[in-house]
Amino acid sequence: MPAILPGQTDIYALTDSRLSLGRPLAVVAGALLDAGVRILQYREKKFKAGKMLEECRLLRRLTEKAGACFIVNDHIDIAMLVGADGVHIGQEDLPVPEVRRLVGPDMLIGLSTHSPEQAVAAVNAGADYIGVGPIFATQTKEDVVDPVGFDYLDWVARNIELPFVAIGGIKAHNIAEVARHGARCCALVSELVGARDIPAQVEAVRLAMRQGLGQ
Ligand code: 3NM
Repeated sequence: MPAILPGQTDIYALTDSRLSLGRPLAVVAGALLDAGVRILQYREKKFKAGKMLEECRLLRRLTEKAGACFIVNDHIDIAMLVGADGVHIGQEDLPVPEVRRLVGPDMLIGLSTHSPEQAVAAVNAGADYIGVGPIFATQTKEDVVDPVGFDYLDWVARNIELPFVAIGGIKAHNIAEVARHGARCCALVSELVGARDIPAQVEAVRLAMRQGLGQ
């Protein structure tokens, strides 16, 4: 298991080739990891399985070298084949107990949630951490639900023991507020992989998050 897990205080970066300004995955992931990102999720919606497997093998190597946690979005088979630390699934995917049967006791299972009912169900189903979002409007995810704002985040922070990760429209300029609402771990896509200067952006985001946490 990597030293850091989703839910612990950190930023959580997700890949997205459409937003990466044409840079190869190895360059983007390398920049994120060199800048100190320690939780990385591979998220590609439109690629063929063979390409995803190849890219996840690459990310597994890079994250292993960096001592970072590596999560694969949606594709349980690929997560298992590359020895990822975790798999992240959505409400429409296989039920968590069935995913657990496939991946075994050690692989982390993250589940996206958008309401208190879904959060409680995730806990009861045995998820290891939950995504909480979208906090703000986002164009990154297709068929995304309406922003849940801070109401749902506040509720999770008060009522749910499971580690949670805030996501959706989080940027350097608003992450401090998200942290002040109880999110110790924040996931970002466009703000990080879409930055021209990824190391500078990681630093700006981290600084703002620390301010929000009062550190
Ligand atoms: N999941 P950005 S929102 C992948 O609410 C994802 O579960 C969400 O992208 C959820 O940081 C989202 O560019 C996209 O807004 C987040």
